[in-house]
Amino acid sequence: MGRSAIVTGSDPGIGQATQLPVVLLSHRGPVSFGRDEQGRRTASRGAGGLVTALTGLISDLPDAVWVCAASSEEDAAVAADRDGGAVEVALEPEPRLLDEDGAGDGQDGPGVRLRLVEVDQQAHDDFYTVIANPLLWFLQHGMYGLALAPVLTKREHAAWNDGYVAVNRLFADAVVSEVQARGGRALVMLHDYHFYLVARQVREQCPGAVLSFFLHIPWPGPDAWRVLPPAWREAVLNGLLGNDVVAFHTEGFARNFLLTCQELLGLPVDLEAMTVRVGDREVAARHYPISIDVEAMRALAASPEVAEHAGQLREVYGGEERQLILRVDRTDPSKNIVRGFEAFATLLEDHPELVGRVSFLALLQPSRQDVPEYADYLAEIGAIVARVNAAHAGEGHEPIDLRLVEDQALAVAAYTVCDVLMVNALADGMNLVAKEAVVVNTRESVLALSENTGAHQELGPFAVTLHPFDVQQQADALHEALTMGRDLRRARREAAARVVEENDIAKWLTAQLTDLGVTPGDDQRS
Ligand code: ADQ
Repeated sequence: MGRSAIVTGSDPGIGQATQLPVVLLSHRGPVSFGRDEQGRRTASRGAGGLVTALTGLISDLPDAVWVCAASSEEDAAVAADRDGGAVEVALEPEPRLLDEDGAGDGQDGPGVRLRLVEVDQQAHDDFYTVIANPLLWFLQHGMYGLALAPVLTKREHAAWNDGYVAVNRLFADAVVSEVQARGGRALVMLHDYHFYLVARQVREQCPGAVLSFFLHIPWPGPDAWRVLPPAWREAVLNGLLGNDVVAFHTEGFARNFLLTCQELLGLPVDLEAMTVRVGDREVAARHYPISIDVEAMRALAASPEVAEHAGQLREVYGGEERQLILRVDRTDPSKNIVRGFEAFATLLEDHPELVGRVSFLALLQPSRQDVPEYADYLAEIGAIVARVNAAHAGEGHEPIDLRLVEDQALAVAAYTVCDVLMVNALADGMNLVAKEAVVVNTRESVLALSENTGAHQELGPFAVTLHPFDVQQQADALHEALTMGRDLRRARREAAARVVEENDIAKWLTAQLTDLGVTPGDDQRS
């Protein structure tokens, strides 16, 4: 069943008494194109939770378009073939271009209109590898010590102006042209820290649009933002205040946003109503905890590919006397992987009886290696694993099994067989790994979860809480998790799974659309 996009209401704010088309913006899109060895055009599905969630939304909405970056040469070629205009793609059963050879063959699922925006390489590097990751990511995850970093030089100023500001303008132009092609009235859904400046421009050029923004990462309190020069932080805030709704994973992030507007822009805020007044407009700060597609995750867990991986993992780590700690992450410093291994080493030192009985499987996807801090961090991970394994190796046994892979089937298989899932992030907007694991585990595993994740709001009562900076506390908490009685483990895992089942990805989407006045209903396209 699909969704109709009926937006109701009366003023140019949230909700107009009409049906509005949807214009969606995110940096990564649902499909990327390439060429195979024979030179034929190929299409592959975009990865990641954000893309999966938004794919579900857009293929259900009539007259919707997804604006995203052309991330390969072939993406740029596809866009150029249409003079920068939108292309029609099918996502099911396999992604492919629909308008390349005329209409689809009748086998395709619903089409998605995609507008691939080509960005000059230098501008994109400045936008992405100088400003968005690392500067904004580090600032918003509290990763700067401030004594030595960040250092904003001529290079960063140029990257801000010619990269972040220019790229935001380019994407805003694309969004504006899509809104104008729909008569100037549309529901515009903007995503993430790459695009703080877009809404303001779109509002100026398309006053009839309804604008919403969703942030996938934390929003820290006002003082953290003072790391940015006043002109930059004011541009970020004024850009966001071009929206009707600015949304976050947690109420705390939403409150921090309002406090930042109050403190840094001097605007009046209402912490009861969760609004900020900008001239004659109210901007709402809302929170919608993102989640997973529980059915899809369980179907994957039941697949032969996952079963085969699970069998292999059981052969290595199974047995009554053996226990397995698992982590599944990008090699992002915000995930706190190095301290996690230090905590594991402390656990083995404090409890030598566990050596040879407890293993730590780390499935780590190398991430953002074009950012120097990330390359250094991956090297740190390798070094600490070598140290811990050298200190605690037994005959035919290494305590840490580090696998640098991106393999969803293996990750899900590992979720099903582990005894403890470790998530000790310094800061995390939500953390989907925790939600994925609790719905598919079969060994009554314990969730060891950082108090600084958005997921801790929902799953904290059923987890062993980790303090991300306290290695000794993490070691003690891992011990508590490994020695917890079976009944308590089962009760907690089942309760956590129920929370995720009741608050799945569909609820995340529906709550936003309902608040925006977009009512889910029967598919009107048929
Ligand atoms: P991420 O920082 O990427 O997301 P997370 O929410 O944990 O973090 O999602 C990671 C996804 O990648 C999960 O679906 C996980 O299964 C997968 N993954 C990670 N490592 C993998 C590996 N080695 N192999 C296979 N799959 C792997 C950002 C924010 C989060 C927020 C999400 C969604 O930082 O806080 O929860 O967006 O809003």
